[in-house]
Amino acid sequence: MSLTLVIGNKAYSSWSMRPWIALKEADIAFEEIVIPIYIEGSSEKIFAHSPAGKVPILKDGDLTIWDSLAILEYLAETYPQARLWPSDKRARALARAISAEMHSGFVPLRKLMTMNLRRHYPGFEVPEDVQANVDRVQQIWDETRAAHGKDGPFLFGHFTAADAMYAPVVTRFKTYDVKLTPTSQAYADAILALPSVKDWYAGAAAESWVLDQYEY
Ligand SMILES: N[C@@H](CCC(=O)N[C@@H](CS)C(=O)NCC(=O)O)C(=O)O
Repeated sequence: MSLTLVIGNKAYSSWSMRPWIALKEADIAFEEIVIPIYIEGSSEKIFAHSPAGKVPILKDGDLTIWDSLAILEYLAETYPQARLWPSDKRARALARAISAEMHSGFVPLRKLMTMNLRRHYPGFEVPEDVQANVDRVQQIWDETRAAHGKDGPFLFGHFTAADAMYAPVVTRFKTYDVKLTPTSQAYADAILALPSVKDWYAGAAAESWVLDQYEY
């Protein structure tokens, strides 16, 4: 089986980060193709890989899978030993619910606190609607850690797809200097200490593309 993951800029592409770190944490070999997004010609390059025209895209031989959550599901099914979902049915249902909530929600947070791994904005003023998103994320982290996180530092103890879904949010909270509860901060620190996350940051630092719309 030969896997290729097509991703956007590591500095900015939060959706791309999710399957990339999941593949790395699960120790699954893959080739990577980086397409710098939102510059001339990038859309055509993405469409050459997927009719949906968005990254990330996973290619497994002649199979193409787009959308970060669909890719994580495919990886979880194809590599059960990676334990990308919790083994307990009820925990797995919760992991899927919070992953889906991330995937389809938190619009104010995603719009205002765009991912930018190369920047830090101390004292960033968080508007009310974004703060409501921040509070909900922390509620998810704190409650999930308390109920399911006994066996390790992640939401369900060991690393799962739910952690992959929330990792870009961790980077946003770091970039925008968001104050967290002790439990949420400890969880954020565990995500930032992951080798895959460190590698992704290093990749972002090495990129030269700058997108003005993602810079304050
Ligand atoms: N819901 C999709 C979102 C994918 C998405 O919006 N990707 C953005 C980059 S983070 C993209 O491809 N933008 C480039 C473009 O629209 O040309 C997923 O989970 O994969």
